[in-house]
Amino acid sequence: MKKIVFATSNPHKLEELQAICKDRCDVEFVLPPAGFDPVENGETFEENSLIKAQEAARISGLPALADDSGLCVDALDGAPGIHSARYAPTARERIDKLLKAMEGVKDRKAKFVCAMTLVNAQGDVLCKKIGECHGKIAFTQSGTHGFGYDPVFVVDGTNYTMAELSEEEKNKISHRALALEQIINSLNSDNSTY
Ligand code: ITT
Repeated sequence: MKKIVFATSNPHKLEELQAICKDRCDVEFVLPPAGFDPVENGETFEENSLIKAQEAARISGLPALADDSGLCVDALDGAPGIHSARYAPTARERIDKLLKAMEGVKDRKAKFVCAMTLVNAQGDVLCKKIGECHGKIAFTQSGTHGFGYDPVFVVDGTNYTMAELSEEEKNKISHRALALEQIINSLNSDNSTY
């Protein structure tokens, strides 16, 4: 079985990755060794994803997969975007800040974006993919599943927030699932150079 480091410190991402990959690819995902602390100073999701993957490969000596993701809100010029994790100190405060910024705003269009990058043990890029999930910012929060901004993100084509969907439903339509789907296809392809 292939062993790949999943370059994250976010346990929710790992949980979703494992659920999405279950029975789909012959890979054991392991967490990065202690000391994994990449400097995410890129200007795009793609750049930060590459930084995390290369740092994980460097300190582990193994191939690595990274997920850089976030919420982009049209009316806020794409914010919080790549700063989603640092928009405010706690998850609750991040949601409060977002709802406050959206008070009185009619255009509530938003999207979740996930940039995944797979590198080999030397840090060379093997595959990079983007997944997007479109929706709208709710006026209040609802739902208890998922994490982060899920309780205020109403998924297009439904009347539900991401946090009201079951894990199984989220993992079919999320930005993370859509990016990972393509990575899995690449890992499973005959000519995978990994
Ligand atoms: P790592 O960098 O260690 O992977 P992180 O949480 O800091 O963990 P990011 O820099 O990629 O990761 O920031 C992602 C943030 O975007 C995350 O903390 C959430 O606030 C938000 N986010 C990403 N995916 C999400 C999802 O599926 N549901 C809700 N919020 C999400």
